[in-house]
Amino acid sequence: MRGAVRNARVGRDARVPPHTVGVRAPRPRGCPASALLGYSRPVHGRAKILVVDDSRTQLDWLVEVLAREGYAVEAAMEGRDAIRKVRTDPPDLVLLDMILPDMDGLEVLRLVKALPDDQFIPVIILSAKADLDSKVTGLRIGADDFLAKPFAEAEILARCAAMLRIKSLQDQLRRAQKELEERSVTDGLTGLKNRRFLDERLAEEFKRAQRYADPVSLVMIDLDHFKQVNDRYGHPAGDVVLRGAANLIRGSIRDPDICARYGGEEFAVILPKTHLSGALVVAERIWRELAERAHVLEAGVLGGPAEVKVTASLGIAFYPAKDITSPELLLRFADEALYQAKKAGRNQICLYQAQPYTYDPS
Ligand code: GH3
Ligand code: MG
Ligand code: MG
Repeated sequence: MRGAVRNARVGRDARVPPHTVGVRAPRPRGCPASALLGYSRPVHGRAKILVVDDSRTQLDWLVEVLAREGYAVEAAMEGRDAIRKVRTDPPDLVLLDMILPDMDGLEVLRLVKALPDDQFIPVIILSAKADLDSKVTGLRIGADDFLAKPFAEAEILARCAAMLRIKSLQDQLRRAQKELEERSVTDGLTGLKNRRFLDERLAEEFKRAQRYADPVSLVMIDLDHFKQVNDRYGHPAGDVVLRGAANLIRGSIRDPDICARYGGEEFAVILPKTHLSGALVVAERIWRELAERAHVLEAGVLGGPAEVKVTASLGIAFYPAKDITSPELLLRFADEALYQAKKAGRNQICLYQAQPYTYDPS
């Protein structure tokens, strides 16, 4: 249960405010301070504030003021407890006293700000009015604001609201940035990763394989006579088939394997830590799935209703192998093997070797 105080180490005798989940105590003077300040709370529920203070009286008072305002409040009286709480369930804001029994407040601040997670957790330091040093140092090492004792309720609420507003904007920005990053490496039609992502991962996997003397294999897949599908059923139907083929390929590989749409009707699969024998198994599974499964064109789709089958030609190259000394060469030789498979009549798997040979799994 998330009460006004959760896991608070304020002692059994502490006077915990009676405000509970989702219940907002009415403000005696009408509307809440947040409304006056124009602060809107995160849509995903109440903002959570962690208050860290070793003075029980002060802690209780802060918790009560914030809980009454409608925040979900957590409390800690020690630095270690605060760090643990920030790590396990990050709050939206931390109010941090500089003087704690077990650790220096600045050290706690440093640790909170150094958390590897990329989320922004604002920290307001609580300091005595005269303690200029810790205020300045705190701000220098990453505190976002400070509050000087003695506190005025209205000021605390105003500063918290302002900080949460910044946090909310920052979170929105980070989400948008993540989404953009994800979009830049995703193929819009099939939802697979795109060529850019594949090139980057291939470089990484190749480097790893070289460093740890691990194998890595690459399978290139090109749908056979795909132009005819477009010509016969229309481009939208071709898109349906491409999506279907992508799903079949995705469903034929394991989690550590990486598949991408390399271009038009061409796909690639990186198989980390996989020898030739393993690569052949995967390639054969993909080849079989593609050859056997029909793609259904619904009646509404141009060219439908119909069931379309497409076969594929596959090329495999693997590392370590003679002549393959870079990810570019691994790609080039897998492509060359694919070309051989096409040349030999399509619907087959070709394996790169210094002397290519054709593997017929049928
Ligand atoms: P091959 O067996 O030699 O590979 O023959 P192919 O017809 O598959 O190869 P070709 O390179 O001649 O044609 C590829 C076709 O793939 C032509 C192009 O219109 C189609 N294509 C590429 N991208 C898309 C796409 O996003 N959607 C659709 N519907 N078709 C696409
Ligand atoms: Mg093709
Ligand atoms: Mg092609």
